[in-house]
Amino acid sequence: MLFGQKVHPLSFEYGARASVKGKGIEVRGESFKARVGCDAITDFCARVRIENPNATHAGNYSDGVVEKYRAGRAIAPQKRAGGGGGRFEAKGAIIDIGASRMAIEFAHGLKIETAAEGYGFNGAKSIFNFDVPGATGFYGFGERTKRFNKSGDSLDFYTVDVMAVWPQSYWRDDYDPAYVSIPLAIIRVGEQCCGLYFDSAERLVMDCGQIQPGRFIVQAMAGQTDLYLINGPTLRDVVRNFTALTGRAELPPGWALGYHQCRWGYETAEEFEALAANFARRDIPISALWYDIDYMDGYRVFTWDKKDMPRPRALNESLKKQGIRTVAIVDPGVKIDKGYEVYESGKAAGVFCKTASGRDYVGQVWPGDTVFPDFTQETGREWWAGWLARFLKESALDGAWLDMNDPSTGWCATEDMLFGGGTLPHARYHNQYGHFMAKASRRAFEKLDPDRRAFLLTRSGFTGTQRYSAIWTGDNDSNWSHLRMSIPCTINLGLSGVAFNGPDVGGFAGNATPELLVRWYQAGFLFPFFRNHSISNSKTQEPWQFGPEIMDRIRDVLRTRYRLLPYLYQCFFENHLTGDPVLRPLLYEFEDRELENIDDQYMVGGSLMVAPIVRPGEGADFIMSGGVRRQLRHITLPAGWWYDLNIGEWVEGGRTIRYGVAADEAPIFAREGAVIPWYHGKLKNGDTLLDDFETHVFARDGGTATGTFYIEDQETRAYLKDGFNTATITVALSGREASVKVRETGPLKGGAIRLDRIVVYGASGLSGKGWKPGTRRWVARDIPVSAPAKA
Ligand code: MIG
Repeated sequence: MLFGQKVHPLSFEYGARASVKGKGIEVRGESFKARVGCDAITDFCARVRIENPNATHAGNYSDGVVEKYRAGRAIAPQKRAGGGGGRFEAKGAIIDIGASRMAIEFAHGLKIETAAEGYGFNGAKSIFNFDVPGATGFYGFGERTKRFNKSGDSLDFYTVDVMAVWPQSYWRDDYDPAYVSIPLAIIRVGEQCCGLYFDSAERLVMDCGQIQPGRFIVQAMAGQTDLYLINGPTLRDVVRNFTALTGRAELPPGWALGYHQCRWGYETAEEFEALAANFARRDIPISALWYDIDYMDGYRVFTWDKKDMPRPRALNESLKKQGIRTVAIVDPGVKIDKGYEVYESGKAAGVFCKTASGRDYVGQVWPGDTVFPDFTQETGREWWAGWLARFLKESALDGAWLDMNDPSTGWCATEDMLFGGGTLPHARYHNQYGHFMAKASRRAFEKLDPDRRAFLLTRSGFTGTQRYSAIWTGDNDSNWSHLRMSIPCTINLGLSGVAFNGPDVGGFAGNATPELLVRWYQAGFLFPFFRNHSISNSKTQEPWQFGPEIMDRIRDVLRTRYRLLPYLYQCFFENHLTGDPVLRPLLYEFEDRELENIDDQYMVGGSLMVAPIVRPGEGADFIMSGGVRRQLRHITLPAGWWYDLNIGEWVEGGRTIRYGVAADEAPIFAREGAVIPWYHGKLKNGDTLLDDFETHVFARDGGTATGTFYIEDQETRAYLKDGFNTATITVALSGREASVKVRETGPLKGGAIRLDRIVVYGASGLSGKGWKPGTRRWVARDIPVSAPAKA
């Protein structure tokens, strides 16, 4: 089957009779007898399983749902009054099952029904035909190209190495599938949302009205599909519930929130030293340098090329002294090489994937002929974790970068790779290969020091990968459509549970122009993961490569990111606690029909809105204002008031405005009522402390602002055990007075907020000093506005 192809719904057989039998419903078609069961999982989630009698296997091999929610409690169906079929009544939803039809009524009232031919089978394949004429929004689906709202679109769930699969067209913004597979559909009907999570690691396709408008069609190509019904009613509710089900990320180490510099082609220790010196000399903050494959000895995993990298440990330690952490790429492919310890020990332990012939599966990757650890097995994970732990420790590395785990096998058919010693078919774990590699790799960090926070970045992933790793969105291209699509891609991945993600800034393949590079930094400087990365032999794209003017613009936004690190950190904390993504669509904060498709603007947390330039200036409209040439774009301001941090004034929302953006500006707005921590001190790369901040308050005359701060050591995993404090700060403005209240609760001796550092924006008459009109730049060298309010 080619990507994008589906099986015609008329090719499936649908049931003719259904009757309650014990704890399930028996459904009969002409050629099949199937069983439908339902389990209560939580108050907000029920699970329906329609057992395909011809499925390739009975069990569910997905690692998507966290263990405690896998069992569930079987619900006995009630007979239907009208005869035939039955009803399952769970707390979250009532599910009515007929012979070929299914109707779901969520506790919050939203009804989702299938068509008359609603679920059925075609051999090992299963189909769900939902009839959703009122659906206007389709979101989630993991990592995706194109636009935010998938209404009218079709999606394939099969993890691939994009550049290898689409060498001629990866640079377009419409390839599908990508590297990650998360079969979650968030559907918005009227004013309500619900989530349908199809927990299957096998290949699936979802069609959101492309083959038939008003239909949402899901086809599972093999295996059993457990359908988890995730309650809304808001988008936020769905995401919180889905992440409760599939796990939320632990907090990353603070340095991982900083700026990362990478390039395929950095080769020698001298180059890395020079990079660090370049950042220092130019006063550009940087938290990590990355080692791509060139550091290895003949691309052998867990080795260093002793010629170019004679003393990796010393190098990494010296970089760390400058506040720069190091992350090294590790590929799953192990070189077949007699005498190479890693290979020999894996061979001896029998941890490599096999083929049907019983031999080790062999692929072609960077080192040539390679074998692949079976991460799906405990023995494989343990073996890998041991090697990775040793490598991280001996080399004094801070993080691991997991690549080529889609898995990418060169010219060798990936499907021949079997799991479980050759007993389990490829398809069962294909989509989870990267996920299990991440799981195994995370264990390496735990082995080293269970108290230390881990940093991992993976290319491929599956539902729940956020429990183990961050994700970058793979090999993009230095072009405008890839800059444009990076926003919806990061947003949908965030709605699917993986908040910590981002694209290669500046674009990986191809050559960035100075204009594209600057706009990419300005568009992405508050993305959760922020790394400049490029392919070997492309034009170099470090911040200084295009001269001082370009560098200044890049440095401005990078510094602003560091100023806002305490805010980003709070967003990560919220994500850890609730599942709320860091980067959010406007719809997440304002449930407004008008915002359903907006994806060239986004919220960072609940308080900041960014509306970047994502199109080239050439051919665009410009205006002159204040003697400056400004590129025009539309900005939609949701209801309420917004403080324009470039201009320094309040703008009323509930409308779309035309807005002029100078070459050195990144439009950013603070939401009325926001309280935003702003790092106050000297920037110290990855050692920048996150708790030394001013408290920036955005309230209007007579209004209030509230912010929440989570307080713990920001370094260890102690917060998981010993807890953390929560401080709420409330500022009320009235006339010339500001009253400030801080409430801190929790087990720790706290006190992170310093009341002498409260800065109030844009409240007229608060003080003669107030905000400085004409101070146009928050994204800037200067912190504008400083009127310490009377506490
Ligand atoms: O075949 O390690 O997506 O980030 O620079 C390419 C070299 C292998 C693919 C990754 C990219 C990385 C590159 N890798």
